[in-house]
Amino acid sequence: MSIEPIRVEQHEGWRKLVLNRPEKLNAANEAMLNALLAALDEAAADGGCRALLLTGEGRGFCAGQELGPAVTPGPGGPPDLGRVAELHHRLVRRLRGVPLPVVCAVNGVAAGAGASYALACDIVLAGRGATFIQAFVKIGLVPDSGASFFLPRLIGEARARALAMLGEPVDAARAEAWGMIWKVVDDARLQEEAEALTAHLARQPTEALAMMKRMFSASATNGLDAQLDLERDCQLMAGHSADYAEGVRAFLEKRAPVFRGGA
Ligand code: T3D
Repeated sequence: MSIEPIRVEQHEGWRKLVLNRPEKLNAANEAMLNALLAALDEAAADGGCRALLLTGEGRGFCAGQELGPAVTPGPGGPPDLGRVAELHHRLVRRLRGVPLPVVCAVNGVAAGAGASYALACDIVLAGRGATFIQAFVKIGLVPDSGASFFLPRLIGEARARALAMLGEPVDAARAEAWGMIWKVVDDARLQEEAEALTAHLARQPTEALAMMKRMFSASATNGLDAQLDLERDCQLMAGHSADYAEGVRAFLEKRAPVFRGGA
């Protein structure tokens, strides 16, 4: 009997995607990556799904690329790592591009590409026992899946370079102190807190959150003028949304807004 490489849990307004290869600390192979990509597409196509939570089964979050036949040099020469990297990169692009907020609950070690998946999400919680490892150097590879993009922007270049070159683990408390993640949470409460946060996001103005994702991605390369133009354009669109009308109405009526997320 084969076990699905990911598990999708359906909740009211949101979905939980669980990496499900615990015996290998959820190391990613082609089947897992394709399943995740499909799950993200399905969530994006479902107007009733307004937020996502990504986490791992067992004691690890994700140990990066599965070190197995697909990436092992053989007598015929080196494997095509460019092709392997492209698949990881499709996932990173999709996590960034999916028009829904993505919470990540890092429930244990996040190594190599696994750390990058977490950093590609919008809000990252980590259990106190979780660690982030730029494991690439330990096997003679370079950071990929966005690690060399996310890390210097989140924690500064000095720390990013040292982590990449040394491969030293960063525990969750330090990751929070450095601004690599949003928050460290007690391990026993991680899933509960992450689920509550995701459910909260699922009740927010979904179209505005999707535009925020676009804006923050664009800010990595935009100058101030271009970013101000983008903010204006997005504000114009947000201003036409039913959620904006509801937000202002609720304020004036002194009650909590009920956002419907354009559904
Ligand atoms: O082209 C490309 O883009 C190439 C891809 C690059 C992206 C990458 O992610 S490169 C980095 C790949 N990942 C690694 O190098 C990490 C390898 N794993 C480790 O260093 C350690 O497992 C950890 C530090 C993550 C955790 O250590 P520990 O002591 O807590 O656990 P463990 O005993 O090492 O692992 C538990 C099991 O998971 C073990 O299996 P076993 O012996 O019980 O049957 C181990 O072999 C397996 N496992 C862990 N990581 C991987 C893995 N199996 C396959 N691939 C893995 N990446």
